[in-house]
Amino acid sequence: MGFLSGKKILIVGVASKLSIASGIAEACHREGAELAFTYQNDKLKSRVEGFAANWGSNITLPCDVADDAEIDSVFSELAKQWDGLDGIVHAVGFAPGHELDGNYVDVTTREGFKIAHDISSYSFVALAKAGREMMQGRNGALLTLTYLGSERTMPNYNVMGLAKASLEANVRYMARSLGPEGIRVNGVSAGPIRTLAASGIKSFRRMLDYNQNQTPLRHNTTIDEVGDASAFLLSNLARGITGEIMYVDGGFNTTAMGDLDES
Ligand code: NAD
Ligand code: 0WE
Repeated sequence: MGFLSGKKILIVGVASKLSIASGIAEACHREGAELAFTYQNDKLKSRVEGFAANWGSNITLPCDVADDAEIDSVFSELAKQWDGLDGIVHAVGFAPGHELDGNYVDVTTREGFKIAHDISSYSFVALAKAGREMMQGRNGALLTLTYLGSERTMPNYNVMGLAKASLEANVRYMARSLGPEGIRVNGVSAGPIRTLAASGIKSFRRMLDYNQNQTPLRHNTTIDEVGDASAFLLSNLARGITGEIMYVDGGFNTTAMGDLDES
């Protein structure tokens, strides 16, 4: 029996088999959870339906997290199929592409800032608001995905760094707000992984090579590693943990200098 058996978990953020959300779905399925999925738009609908079927799920619902009505309807539809909800995975982040290429002060705009914070941070508390009622009395958990660019500067990560800093503060305030109801809220800070969200990024290959050589474990983070840690945080094994950001990055964040022979 897996450590998530009997748990019902909603996963937001599957776009491809490489998605971090797919690694989390795989681990949660393996540990016995029942899963439901959302997809961002019609272009992704049939793909996400296919993935869901592989994880034994026939619940797939549309959800652009910029749209409050779509968020509300996710939970009203889910409530028709499930009598409650034990977990929500938020694996969504977005800033307009031109904000992630070039000198931060030059390329950052009011509109790009607003979009990055709306899609990447506000959407997490928006899902919590809408899902709260279904999660009552079950000791459930919310989980989001963040990146070290929230606390250290990186070339080109730019306004996404600010949005992730906001998201991490969101984790702490949501944990405080929902803790009295038994709902835990945590984040996983993953090392860089080649996903769709990384595919348009200039020099991502070189960043992965650098990261591998400068990381204590000497390999790049995989979606399986993130999936396993995430499944743990969603489970009762993590019942004492809330408001926490857990690093799944091979130890990269703990170093002040990597290996001089490998740079
Ligand atoms: P991905 O492209 O596979 O997933 C991003 C998801 O966000 C997609 O499913 C996309 O549909 C969804 N999305 C974007 N805008 C949306 C909207 N308006 N409404 C609904 N969904 C929307 O990439 P990923 O790397 O798996 O990203 C998942 C999360 O992991 C993001 O929060 C990302 O910042 C974070 N993260 C990624 C890395 C990395 O290196 N890939 C590292 C650390 C954290
Ligand atoms: O959070 C992310 C990716 C976030 C992301 C990526 C895109 C590309 C396509 C957000 N919005 C967009 N918008 C697009 O139009 N990561 C942690 C991966 C990532 O992205 C970077 C990185 C890393 C690592 C961007 C610049 C530098 C490093």
